Amino acid sequence: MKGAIFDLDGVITDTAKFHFEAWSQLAKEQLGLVLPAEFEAELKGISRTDSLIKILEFGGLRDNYTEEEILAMAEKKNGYYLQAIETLTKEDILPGITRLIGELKDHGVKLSIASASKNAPAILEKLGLLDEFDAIADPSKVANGKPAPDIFLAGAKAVELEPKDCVGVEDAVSGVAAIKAAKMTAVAVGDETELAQADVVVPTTADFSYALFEKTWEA
Ligand code: B16
Ligand code: MG
Repeated sequence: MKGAIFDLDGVITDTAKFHFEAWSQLAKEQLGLVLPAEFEAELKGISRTDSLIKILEFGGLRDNYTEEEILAMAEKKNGYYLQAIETLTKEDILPGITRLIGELKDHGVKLSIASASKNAPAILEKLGLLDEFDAIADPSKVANGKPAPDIFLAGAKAVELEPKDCVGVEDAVSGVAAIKAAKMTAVAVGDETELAQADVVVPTTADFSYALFEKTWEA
């Protein structure tokens, strides 16, 4: 294993709740909709515009808005989201992640980010992790979002590695599908049944280690 390509939300920090709160506020104010709790999980790994389209489809409102109006609403949601993540600090790094980063670096493994979030650099900065990563793939430069492999391929390319030499790390079903489509080893955190496509699934980020990544990659 020469590289570890990380998803951000749900792997390094838990921003899903902030995304859900921001979408809920937008849905209530602009669309008169109350989002069911399941949306928090359903929107994981899904791009900003695709998330809004899912919400509009849920409300039967898909055809009521122009592309321009959709972009404006997505921008408004991002404003609410940015306000919410203002308070993030290194205390919000998920358990075991700082240790894992240290272990991987000690073994010379390159670290890259493959997040759907255009806010990834700002979030890493708030967590004090920006300098730990060798590269951050830019989601605005890839053609297809997760489950397509594009962002993970961009993450490997950014550290000049072949996908086969990399482990991808995810918490979302769409993200695990993206890692496997990129022909990388997939390490996932969360529900074993839901994430069955991964090469290994652990219940919490505290279970991640260099040894687990290396063993899974070798298998
Ligand atoms: P933004 P990940 C994803 O992050 C989130 O899980 C998803 O809910 C969000 O819509 C997406 O980023 C885009 O985020 O609006 O900040 O560009 O899991 O791919 O790290
Ligand atoms: Mg995620």
